[in-house]
Amino acid sequence: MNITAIQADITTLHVDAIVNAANTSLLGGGGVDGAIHRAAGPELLNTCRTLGGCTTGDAKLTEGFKLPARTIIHTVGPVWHGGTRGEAELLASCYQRCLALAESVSAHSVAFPSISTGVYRYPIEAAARIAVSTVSEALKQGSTVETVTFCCFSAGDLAVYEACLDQSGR
Ligand code: AR6
Repeated sequence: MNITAIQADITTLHVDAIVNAANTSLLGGGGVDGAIHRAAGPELLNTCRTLGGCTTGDAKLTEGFKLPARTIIHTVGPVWHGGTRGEAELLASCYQRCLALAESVSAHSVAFPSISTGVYRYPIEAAARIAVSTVSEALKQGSTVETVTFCCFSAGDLAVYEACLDQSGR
């Protein structure tokens, strides 16, 4: 089991599956969602239209289209409302559901963006702790997924993830 953090544009990564931080419509948006739709090409939106949306905390699969990644796992993180509306459980559920779907297509390598910490305003330190602990626990149970990359967009986010990974004793 190999869990690391890097600073990169997730659309450039050569992994089996990348995760998209989408919204419940699955019909695109800004942030990482917009970047993934632009890089994957218009066929992605055509496919997403057939999926019937996705509830918060859940995830759905598509192929990667023009991306180097074979598969895209679209998940919907919680909007931050101060932490009293089940945000932590919903965010953990995103990571769990994404890893379960990655396993369902026998993915070995998965890259996650920092779900919910952009437009959805989830505080980065709390979100990174949940990301690292949930993924570590899931991989300990045994999975086809051997390599998880936390793909941070900024140097500041990368420093937060690095600190969480160090604390988790990777
Ligand atoms: N590669 C990696 N990370 C990225 C990239 C990229 N190319 N672009 C942005 N990020 P956000 P959310 C980072 O807002 O908070 C969309 O409109 C970004 O810096 O993309 O879950 C959806 O349609 C931040 O650290 O997702 C939803 O409506 C992280 O990705 C809503 O935003 C997540 O920020 C979802 O909000």
